[in-house]
Amino acid sequence: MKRFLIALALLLVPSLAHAEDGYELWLRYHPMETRAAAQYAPSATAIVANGSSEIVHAAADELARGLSGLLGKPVTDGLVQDGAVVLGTPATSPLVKGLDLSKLNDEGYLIKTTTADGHKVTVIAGKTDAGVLYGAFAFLKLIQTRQPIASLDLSSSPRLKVRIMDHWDNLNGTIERGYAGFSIWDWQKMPDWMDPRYTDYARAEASIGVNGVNVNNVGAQPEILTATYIRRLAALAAVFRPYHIRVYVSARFSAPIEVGGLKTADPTDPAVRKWWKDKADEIYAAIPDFGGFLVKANSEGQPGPQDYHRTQADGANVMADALKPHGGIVMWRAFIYSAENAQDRAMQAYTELHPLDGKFRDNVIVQAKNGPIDFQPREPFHPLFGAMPRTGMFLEVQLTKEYLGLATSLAYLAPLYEEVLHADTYAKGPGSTVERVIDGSLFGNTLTGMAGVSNIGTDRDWSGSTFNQANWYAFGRLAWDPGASSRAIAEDWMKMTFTTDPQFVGPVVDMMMASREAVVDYMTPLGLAHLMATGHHYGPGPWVNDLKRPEWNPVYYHHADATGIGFDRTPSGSNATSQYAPAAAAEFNDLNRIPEKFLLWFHHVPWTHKMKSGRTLWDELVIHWDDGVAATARAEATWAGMKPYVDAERYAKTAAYLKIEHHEAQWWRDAMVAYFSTFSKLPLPAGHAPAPHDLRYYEAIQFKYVPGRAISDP
Ligand code: BDP
Repeated sequence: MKRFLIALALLLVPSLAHAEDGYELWLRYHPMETRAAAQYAPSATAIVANGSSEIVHAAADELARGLSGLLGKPVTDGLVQDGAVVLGTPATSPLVKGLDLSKLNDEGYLIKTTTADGHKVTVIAGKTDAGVLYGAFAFLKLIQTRQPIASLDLSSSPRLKVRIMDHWDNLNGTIERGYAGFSIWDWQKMPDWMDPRYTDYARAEASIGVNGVNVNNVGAQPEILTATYIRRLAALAAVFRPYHIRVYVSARFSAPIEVGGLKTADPTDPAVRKWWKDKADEIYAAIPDFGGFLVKANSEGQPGPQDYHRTQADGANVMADALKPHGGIVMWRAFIYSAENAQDRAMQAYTELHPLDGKFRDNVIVQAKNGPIDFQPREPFHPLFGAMPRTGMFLEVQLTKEYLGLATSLAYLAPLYEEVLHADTYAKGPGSTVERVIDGSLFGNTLTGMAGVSNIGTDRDWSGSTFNQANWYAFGRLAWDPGASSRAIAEDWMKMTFTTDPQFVGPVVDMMMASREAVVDYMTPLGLAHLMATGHHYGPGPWVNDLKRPEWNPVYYHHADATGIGFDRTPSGSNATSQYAPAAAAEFNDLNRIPEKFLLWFHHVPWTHKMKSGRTLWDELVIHWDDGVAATARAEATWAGMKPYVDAERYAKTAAYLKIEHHEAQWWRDAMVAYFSTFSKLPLPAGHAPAPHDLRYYEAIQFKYVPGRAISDP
């Protein structure tokens, strides 16, 4: 009955059609063209759901919603008949029991055309209900992307165990580095009012295979661990459970003091150990499938084991021991650096954690960002990948664009994620990619995963723009299959989100694929990094040199002077390259072999350094800055040609955002040219205009109020 009502409601919806505000994300089940619908309809006549679990119900509801919407006629529960879609596991369906599921892992699915009682049916099968749920979304995706479904035999299993969305949401509703409104968690009204949006959120996460949600900021407020919030977390967990999603929280290391009333948070103190154990017991009594803790320790003002002269492993293990009996895990962040440490910031996490390999409990993983500094438009891979063979490691990527233009730039980030996943650590010889570190195949780790720092907020379109949704989508797909291609993912997303028309998909996917490189070009080409304005990181600030600690200043990162530019991280400089495997280090150290995209990350070179193109470094820099601007202009032009294929709302918003990005790219380029010219003292290459204003003009552009303030901001 419920399914029938969903289907009916869906069919009535188009008549009430509201503006395309992006709320539906890629789960946009609008009626397809009549001819296509006629082709698909015979293979989707009814839903036969075996099993009574809430996960199977969620899967069947989604199919009813999706198929009814796409086909433009109610598709609801029915008996086995021609064209039925049968859901089940070996335990719930004799039909599934007869299938070969040996290739699947526990969350994988098989979608197969077969016969049942003489009828041609499609079976969506999993070893567990979770597989069935993922299979249901995969089946809908086939139709949304207009793949044939009449004769199917396909299977897929996630390669990583924990695929988790990390929200940097504060308990007061603000979001650190959030550019899409406020937190969607309305703690104040929970648990009595559970916003239906939580369910839509869970549907979206499940559709891309995300199976964990860490609800609060890594700069954690300790109150999340109090009974008041545990009650609310339990209610949220109940909404997520039918979607096979576990709840996790960021735990503040000093919580035993702040909310526990203890005098210390020293991990070796028996009272502290007991406190964490009791806390874990309390949480699991309310949330039996609670996932575990994410911890940011000894970084940017956060407390941690160093405060008690203990190691990061001592700190992680006390929490791990508390969670272990319940099956929970600790995700210990590698983002550790200190304002008091004079070592190259890019080296500090490795220095701190590498000696601890093998000292962490087996339910602890170390979670490292893609690069050693901080979510820059481009960084080389983090040296800890490949260097911790006896420790499980998660890769953390940022979906929200803190350093890449906040909400408005188009930057499609999957190529960035793909670049790091495919980077070769050489830890066990060639082919030791980051992908193989995190999927466990390189060192045999079994606790595998990937985390994405959310770009989700209360904006109607969830992520601040339609194209930002693609970063959310791509994260899930890459966490499921870290070997997936960013272009193929963009194509799927595009077809589900906009239209399958090749006249649209072709040019717009090309535009997406070029968009992150455009940001690299107009902001920080050739290995430059961290030249953004202070605190909020919005706009250029390469000149900033007056902040208290050296590594807070962009000048620390570019080292420009009369002789040249770049951070010498070779043995003649900070020797950060020594933290990489010898083969990788040799490549980075060698001016002739280093990929130019990383040149200034590792080397300080003269302005006249000869590049592969034959040009000087200075000319090459200017050309990159201008190329970046040109790419944003091209994107604007591409989009202008797409008007016939897009609804007016999403067309207009995207067009406006592209214009903003073009403008900001020009601002970046001009500011960089104006500033770095003062060191290079070289003319611009022919055909490249000087900055229209002098340096003081750009330095004077100051934004005091930018969304997404960090709790550690001054
Ligand atoms: C930096 C952000 C800061 C975060 C920090 C982190 O600027 O807001 O708290 O990363 O990852 O990128 O902990």
